[in-house]
Amino acid sequence: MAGRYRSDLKWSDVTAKADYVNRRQLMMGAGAMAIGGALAGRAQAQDDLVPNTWEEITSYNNFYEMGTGKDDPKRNASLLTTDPWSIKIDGMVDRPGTYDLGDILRGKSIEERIYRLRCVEAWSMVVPWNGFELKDLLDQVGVQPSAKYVSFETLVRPSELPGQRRNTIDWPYREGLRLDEAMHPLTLMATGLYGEDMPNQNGAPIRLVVPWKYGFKSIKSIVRISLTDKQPANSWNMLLPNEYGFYSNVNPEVDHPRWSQATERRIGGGLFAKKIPTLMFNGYANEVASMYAGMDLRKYY
Ligand SMILES: Nc1nc2c(c(=O)[nH]1)N[C@H]1C(S)=C(S)[C@@H](COP(=O)(O)O)O[C@H]1N2
Ligand SMILES: [Mo]
Repeated sequence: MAGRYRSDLKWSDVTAKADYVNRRQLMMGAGAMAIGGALAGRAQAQDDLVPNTWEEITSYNNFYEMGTGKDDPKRNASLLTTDPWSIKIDGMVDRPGTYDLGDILRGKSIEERIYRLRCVEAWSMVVPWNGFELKDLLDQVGVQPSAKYVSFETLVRPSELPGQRRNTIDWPYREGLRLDEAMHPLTLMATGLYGEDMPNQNGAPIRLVVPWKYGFKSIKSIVRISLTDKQPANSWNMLLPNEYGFYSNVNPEVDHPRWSQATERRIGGGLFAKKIPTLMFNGYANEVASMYAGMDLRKYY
């Protein structure tokens, strides 16, 4: 099953690391021919899943703990220490505890997943993440039959996170998933991108990636995971409940109260790039739509 989502060809196999910065230009421009017809054809067949550059992915971020501007996270990234790191896993699990990052990574196969990332603000990127399926971690700790949801929290450390010295959000940043969403093979615990350790501004050392949901569900720098039988609170819903829901599935047919969600701006497309259509479930409908069968997606936004 997982193989369906696995990339058959890694970017690191075909391009030297020094070229990451220019990769998008290579793929988009005449240089694509030089890489070889097979790879160029693959990119097209996958609906233009051309990764954004390292520079784009690491310098245009949302990470309110590091500030609310798009360039604040990169500027403040080095203030955060991510070693040692542990995650407290509690609630309805057989083996609760505080797990060191090393204990979490041991025995996990880290794979590359090239996913679209669609922010609720109507911009998007394509990111080559490295990570393992959240399911593998949940299986490790043993989910009890009573559990129906998973909640996540980011660290609180205002001494290293200047954004946390203001009450923009009721810290910690919180997110949650239904258990079937958490167990879905697309749901990733990401530890890096482009084969490198996760940059701090992207949520080091470990973050969630749920590619069919708006980006705010993909919570960064996780220090706590709890299994519960009640729908957990999530930060943007707590802040503006009429604008941001719990499900937050990417849906071009359900507009945000203040803007359309029908199209998006792909970062790196240049000043005059046309907006591109937003895809139902961000292009992952075949894989995930059945989880929402019979649900009113306007009500459960
Ligand atoms: N802890 C935390 N996680 C977070 C956020 C945040 O502010 N704090 N922002 C979210 C939003 S709105 C988006 S779009 C993505 C952006 O991820 P990226 O910066 O790696 O592209 O992270 C999400 N995870
Ligand atoms: Mo976002």
